[in-house]
Amino acid sequence: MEKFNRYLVTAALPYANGPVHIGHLAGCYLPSDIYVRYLRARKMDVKFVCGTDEHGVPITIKAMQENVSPQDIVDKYYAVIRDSFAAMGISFDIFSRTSRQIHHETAADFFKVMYDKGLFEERESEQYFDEIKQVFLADRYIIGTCPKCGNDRAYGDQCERCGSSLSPDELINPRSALSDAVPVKRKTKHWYMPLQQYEPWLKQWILEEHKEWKNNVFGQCKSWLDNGLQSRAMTRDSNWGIKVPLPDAEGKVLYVWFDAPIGYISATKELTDNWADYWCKEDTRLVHFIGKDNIVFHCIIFPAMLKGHGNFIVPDNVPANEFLNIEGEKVSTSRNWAVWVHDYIQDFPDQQDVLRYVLCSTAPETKDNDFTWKDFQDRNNNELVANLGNFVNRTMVLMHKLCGGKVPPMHAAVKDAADDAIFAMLQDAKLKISENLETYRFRDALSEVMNVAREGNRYLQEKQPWILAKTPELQQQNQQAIDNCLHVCLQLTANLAIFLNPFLPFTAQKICHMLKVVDKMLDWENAGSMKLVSVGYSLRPPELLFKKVEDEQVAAQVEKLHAGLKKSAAAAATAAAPVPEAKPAKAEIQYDDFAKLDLRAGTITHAEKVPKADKLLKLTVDLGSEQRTVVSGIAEHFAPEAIIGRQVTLVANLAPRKMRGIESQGMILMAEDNGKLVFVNPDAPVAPGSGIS
Ligand code: B3M
Ligand code: ZN
Repeated sequence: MEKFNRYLVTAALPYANGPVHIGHLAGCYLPSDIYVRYLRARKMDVKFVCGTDEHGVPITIKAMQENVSPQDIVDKYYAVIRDSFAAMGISFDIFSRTSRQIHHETAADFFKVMYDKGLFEERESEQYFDEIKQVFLADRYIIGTCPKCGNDRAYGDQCERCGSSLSPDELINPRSALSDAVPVKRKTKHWYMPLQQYEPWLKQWILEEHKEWKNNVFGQCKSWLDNGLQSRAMTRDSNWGIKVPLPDAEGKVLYVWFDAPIGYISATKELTDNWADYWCKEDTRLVHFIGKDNIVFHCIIFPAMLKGHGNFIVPDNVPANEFLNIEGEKVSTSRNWAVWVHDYIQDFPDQQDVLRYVLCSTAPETKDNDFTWKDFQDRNNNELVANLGNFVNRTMVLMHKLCGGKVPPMHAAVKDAADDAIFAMLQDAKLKISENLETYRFRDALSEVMNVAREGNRYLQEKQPWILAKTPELQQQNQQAIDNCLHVCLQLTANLAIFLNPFLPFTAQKICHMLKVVDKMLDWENAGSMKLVSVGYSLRPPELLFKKVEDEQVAAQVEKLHAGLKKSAAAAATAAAPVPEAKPAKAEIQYDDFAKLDLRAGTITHAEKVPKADKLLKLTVDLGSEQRTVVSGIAEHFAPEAIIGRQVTLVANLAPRKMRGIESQGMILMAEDNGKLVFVNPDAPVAPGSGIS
């Protein structure tokens, strides 16, 4: 850590187009929070910044889906996301928004500086344009038939049914999602960053100087660099975003991936007047925590921007996680296959640390990983309850029972090798946990912490103070040994609080409360000490740190996941239900043509199936003055007995026609709705034979 005097830690800015799910937490918010909490415990100068990403197509698409303005969307989800993180103990120093004035200014200035340095190429290209709405269409706004699977609602960038990534040119029958118009190509001008010019520097910086980056990150960077970089447009045609700060740029905004990472800078500015220390001084360690789909933007494009602009440091590391699947399936927000953080908080109040524990111990650090509710239960019950919680609880209960509720002294005379071994174990654990945390191996770090609890249980089991105190006489004889055992266990518990603090901060606080120690005890420098709780000090009664997760809770959560999936499938089916095709218009007729029809109201008095004709019913229709026999092709839609008494409209002057040997003397009118037939009849009962015109 020597090279660096301060830290700036960022976590990817989530799009404000929906709530956050546990995959987000596992991907970058939890690891970054653990890292930062550790740095704070080490008394490092650290700032932890985040906020919502409020521009770009993801926002405008969501607004279109919900039929509200983009502003409504970002206002709504900013609050939801901020509250979810806060409830989970993600301890940002600031959680800002890219819609704030300070960000608009910072991002526009950043662009302007690069522009004035001549770092952009101006280029014309052809883009799809919607002539009805008079706007250029982002790929997502073009809908058509997928050439791979035939899905007729595939997007211009991707088919969500078969997962193929597409370009708008590949779609069959492309249409605008805004107006249904057939999009046309139009010329438009944009500003491009010639990324190839940064290639030599990027190769040196990443491939030579940062071989320590995680394999998944390093590997992706290498493959991008090996394949060669190209110019990329840094502006878009849109009216939602940060206006391009140039005179001839009407209708142009900064590309969301240009503006969003600058959000880290704006948030730091908003947080502190010393922001430049964190962004411009070489002795600052800048670390970006992200998910794997953001690697190229954080390792290639943003660093190139920083380098091009000048006066900024570049990240020292970009620890990106892979993805977390749920119950064996990829998370899909559109299919609602996700465990939402706000739901979890509601269903498991005060159990934030259980989720933090499970997500950290199964974090997708090197490969995609799976979250299952069964595993959640097992880890809670077998590890948190049975190991960690059990050790702390036994220590507290025994201390109250055998040592009068006070921290017992350590008697040198009966101190033994097992006591010393605990001390040595703590020193060792401290080193290992630090080392793992400093190299972004959070799973390994947490498993070292759990080993400390396991060692505690083993020690207690070996000493068996409850046996030493089986009878009052025995207890009196053994009090010194009992004191030593519980003294060691209490110091160990205090150490556990320090080790746990970055991972399970709520639990660390509970332990501090029971031990009646102040927060300062949690400073990392105190770890390994056997003098954390003072002899003779009386402590609070024990409270359980964790409770069992029951089978019913697991079943309810699994059920909830599936119900969510079904609900969203039903919603999608309604949304995708084909709009009835307008029947081709028939040729125009004159009033006289219409007047030729003799339409009359009639009542069905009899109905029966026509033998050997699946579709036909033979009906008797009462027209008041006469009864008509009508053969109608409605047998597949109505049971004969169900339509007796129904009023219908009859074309009474249609020339008679024989069907299956029966003369049909008219035709009844039906409306067809997507294959379903309904009778056309007067809105209120009328006398049979009444004329209709
Ligand atoms: N909003 C993408 C995402 O949420 C994007 C990250 C921006 S980080 C500067 O996956
Ligand atoms: Zn497809």
